[in-house]
Amino acid sequence: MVVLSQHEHFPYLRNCIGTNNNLLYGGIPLIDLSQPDSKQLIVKACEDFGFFKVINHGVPMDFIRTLESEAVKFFSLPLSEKEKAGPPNPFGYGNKKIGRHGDMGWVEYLLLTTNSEFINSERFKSVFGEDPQKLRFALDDYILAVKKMACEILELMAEGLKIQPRNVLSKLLMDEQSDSVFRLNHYPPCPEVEGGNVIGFGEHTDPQIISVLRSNNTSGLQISLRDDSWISVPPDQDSFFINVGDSLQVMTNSRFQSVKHRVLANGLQSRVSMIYFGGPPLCEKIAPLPCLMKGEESLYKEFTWFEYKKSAFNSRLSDNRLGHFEKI
Ligand code: GA4
Repeated sequence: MVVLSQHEHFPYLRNCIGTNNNLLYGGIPLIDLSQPDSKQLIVKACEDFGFFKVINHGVPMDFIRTLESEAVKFFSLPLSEKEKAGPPNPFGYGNKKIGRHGDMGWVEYLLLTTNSEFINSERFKSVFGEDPQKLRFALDDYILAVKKMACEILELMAEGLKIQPRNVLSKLLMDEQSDSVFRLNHYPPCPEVEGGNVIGFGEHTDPQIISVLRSNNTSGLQISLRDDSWISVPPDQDSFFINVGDSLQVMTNSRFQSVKHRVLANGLQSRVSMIYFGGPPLCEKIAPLPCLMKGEESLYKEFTWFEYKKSAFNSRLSDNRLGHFEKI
């Protein structure tokens, strides 16, 4: 495993290495959304890594800080209080158990739908105690801004791929029925880290189209490269990290590949991350975009997001979920 050091003082100057026009930040592609060449660089990053870091993203820092402080407040409550918001089936508070088939991690979390119906529901109110207003407003502001940025990235991606219309991907997230999920993770400092790596969140790919992650300044996230080695992603609380999900892999007929990633527990510091998982409506067919095919055969059988999601949620974290849907 390659562990990349994090430079404190001039991170951009020290970490930027140019290859094929692609800036790398600690080995990770860096995309400046304000630059005109970002569309080509996004495509390249999705082909080579399925992962990149985004700066000049336009999400107000105020929304990020408010949501982080509300999340920290929630995770600081006594366990008995937090458990009132669980179990996460499918939404709510979870502790160490991930999914339905025995995966465990050094993590506690809140899993939420992104539609305001849930956030405004009686269940949410009962779960989040006397004054759920602040967390609710913080979630609403943050999710709306991050979804807007995710759609902008998907539109730049479509332009970079030279496919039309430019909203061919973003419209799936904009759809009222979009099946997107939001996750707040807290990785407490882990006393057992001394003896070796402790898994905070085991290796997996995300089933959706695109995931947008932001964390505080605590390390832990690692991504797997095409040669199966792992690299540590230097944390940056002011930027976002984008993952290609399984559905986007299928829609590009494997030109892009979903990125395998995991989180290792930290011995000293708490890690707090917030992730928006942009998914399509349940009834949407997930298949390679015809305009990308140029005579190629689809590598996948046809399926809907509902079918994929059902199968994915019945899998273990590290399973190759797309395997069942590949043509032989
Ligand atoms: C990974 C991406 C998202 O966090 C998530 C996860 C979901 C869960 O935590 O319940 C899953 C995992 C994720 C993929 C395989 C199944 C389902 C845990 C698990 C073992 C919310 C999602 O959509 O898929």
